[in-house]
Amino acid sequence: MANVAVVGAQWGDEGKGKIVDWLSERADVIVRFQGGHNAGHTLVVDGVTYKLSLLPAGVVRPDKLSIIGNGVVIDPWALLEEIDRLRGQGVELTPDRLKIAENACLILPLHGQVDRAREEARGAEKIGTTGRGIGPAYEDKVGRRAIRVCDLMDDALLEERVDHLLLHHNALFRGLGREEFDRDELLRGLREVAPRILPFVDRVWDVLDRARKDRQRILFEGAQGAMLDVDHGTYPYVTSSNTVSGQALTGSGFGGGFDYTLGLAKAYTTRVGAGPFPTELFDDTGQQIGERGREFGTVTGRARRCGWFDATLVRQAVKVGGIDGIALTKLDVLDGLDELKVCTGYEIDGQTYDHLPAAPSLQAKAKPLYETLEGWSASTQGARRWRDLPATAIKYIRRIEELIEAPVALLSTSPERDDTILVT
Ligand code: 2SA
Ligand code: MG
Repeated sequence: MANVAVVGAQWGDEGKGKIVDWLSERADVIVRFQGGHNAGHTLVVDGVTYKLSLLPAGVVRPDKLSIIGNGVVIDPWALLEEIDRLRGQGVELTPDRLKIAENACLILPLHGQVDRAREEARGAEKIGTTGRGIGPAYEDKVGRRAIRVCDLMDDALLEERVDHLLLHHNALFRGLGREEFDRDELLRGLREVAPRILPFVDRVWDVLDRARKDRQRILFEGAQGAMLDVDHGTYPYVTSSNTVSGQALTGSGFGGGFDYTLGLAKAYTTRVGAGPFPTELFDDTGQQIGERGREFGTVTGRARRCGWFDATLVRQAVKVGGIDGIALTKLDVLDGLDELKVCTGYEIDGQTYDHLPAAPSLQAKAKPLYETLEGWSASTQGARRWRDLPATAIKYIRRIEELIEAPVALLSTSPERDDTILVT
């Protein structure tokens, strides 16, 4: 397979780290195309654990080219910290192995402050953001006042851009009776990081075009999941980028398209932060799934909300994202449960829905319609062959495939890279 996009089909945290690592071994170029350091995953390669947030998974493999596309919002301080940390672990990160798009927008310290201040102001209505400034940075991007990576190349222009940006933010903060942002401090900070960032900067669209002509295999690494997509997710409880596969092209400038979209889904559902979650469990089963699945966020350490597999939502993600196949993860977390429920639709105000409607008022009232399936008592943890799975586990997977209208192409049965079943 030449070019593959990997995207989340739920609310993020579907276990992309392991699958992306597995696939990146089979790719030449790995590209991030949206999000920022609100993403996070852990890779274990040859017994060494690497924590990645902004850098593509390929960085830990010496012969790969890693690309941060224009669709990513880059906090240069967080990026340099991550680069330094990985270098400390012996990872070689040189400008010929890591390329950053010159037209990517920056996350500045003020974006984090605005993000957190807004969340505080929303109180009980808060989104539950990661507080990393993702939303405010994307707002500045579409507001045409962001500082971009290429602005770091020209000091006079940088000053102009900063003034233009602060015109907006300081007016707002003044209005709220808050202290204004310090122009000189911001400029000083940017001038400090510029010489360390600039060596990595390139025309990513051109690098990717050449890679395509050289028949290199390109892996597009998504972050978060379809239900957090700013257009297609549970708005306003979403992140501020497009997380579906269509974004892989606009977020990198790659004109070639891809051959396969792999969607990631857990064998159950989780969500961090606020917002509708029809199949959420508030009982012992939910707690048990959370504990067994170690459902705590890698970025903020928050406990994730847990619930049954929602086939209705994943089917929607399959359609919107052109998902060709699903990598189903964490099946083993369901080992030992007597019965399992799968959501096949919703009841809202006495009406049946085969999809989650866009209106938040309807989403909030969505009652899941369940189908109950038999569980399995044997362990599936670490299973490496289809025939090692209990018959009822296979039935569960087959039923999921029918309901989501996509095949399960990969099955992951533990965090270990080799505990992955390629379903043929
Ligand atoms: P933000 O900070 O503006 O993006 O927050 C808005 C909402 O998006 C949620 N959010 C996430 N939810 C789950 N996982 C996230 N990142 C993953 C991770 C990365 C992944 O931490 O492992 O799976 O690729 C993530 N990032 C943002 C957040 O909780 C808010 O609900
Ligand atoms: Mg994650």
